[in-house]
Amino acid sequence: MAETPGPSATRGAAPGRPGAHGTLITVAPTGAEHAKADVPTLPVTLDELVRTARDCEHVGAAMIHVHVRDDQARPTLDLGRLRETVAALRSETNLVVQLSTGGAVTDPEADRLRVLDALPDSASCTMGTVNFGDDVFLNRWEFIVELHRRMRERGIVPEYEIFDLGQLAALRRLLDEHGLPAGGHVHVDLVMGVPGGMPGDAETLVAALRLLPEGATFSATGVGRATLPVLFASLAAGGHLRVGMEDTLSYARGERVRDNAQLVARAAGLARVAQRPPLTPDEVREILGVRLPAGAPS
Ligand code: KMH
Ligand code: ZN
Repeated sequence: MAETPGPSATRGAAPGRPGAHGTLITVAPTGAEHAKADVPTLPVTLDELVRTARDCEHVGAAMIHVHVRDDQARPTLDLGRLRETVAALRSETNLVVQLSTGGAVTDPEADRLRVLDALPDSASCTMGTVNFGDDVFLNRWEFIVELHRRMRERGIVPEYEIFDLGQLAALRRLLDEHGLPAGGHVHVDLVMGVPGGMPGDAETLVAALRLLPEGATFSATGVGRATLPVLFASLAAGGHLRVGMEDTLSYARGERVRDNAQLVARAAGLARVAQRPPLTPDEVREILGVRLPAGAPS
């Protein structure tokens, strides 16, 4: 009897598609939403962030999605701090360093664009406006185009953050009108389960896959209680994973996350069970087309 095609025949990990043999694990250790006072284990200082990054690399992370905090542990997009953070993560780890251009919901567009002047390997680029709990995460079309344009100019590889299905149509429009990103490869992160965005379940993840641009790879992130359903659905569909305390503070029912490495280690273990073990940072650079941006100190 002929075997039915397995996950490697789905979009996002079709046979021969880059990365299909392994799993990119991104850690998002901090975010902009949780207060240090409420979550004392949240990494907010540069030392805490570097230590977290090393621990997470050790257990299987290949990329880090970074939000930085100021001396009072409040979210900041201070350029000096961002540059210092990129330099420290480059010298202390081999991780692909991705800066958030999403920042906090209160951050102005000009500050979010300036993040790119820190010349990270990669940066997030959210593909549309979404209700974000009781707030609005604003991403106007012209702003998205400007982010995409500046990343192309600087050689920074975007990760397109998708909070709702219509944002995948916006991504197709962006690529049609403004060309492929730096690196020549399209990589998407489905951020699922944000109150106001798409739900974090297997049916929605499968619906998203039909809308992905041809040849694109995808990661998926389940926020809060969507963490595990999205993780399993993404692995089953041949996708990659983002985990971390930005997205969830609960490890299991009634059990708080100990630290980011605990979440990465669990994702890495499940990726091995799925026969798609964690990809190394260098494998991920190859897949996503990441090179050191022009002008970045090595
Ligand atoms: N903090 C959220 C408002 C990103 O990093 O690009 C946006 C966010 C997305 O976290
Ligand atoms: Zn983020």
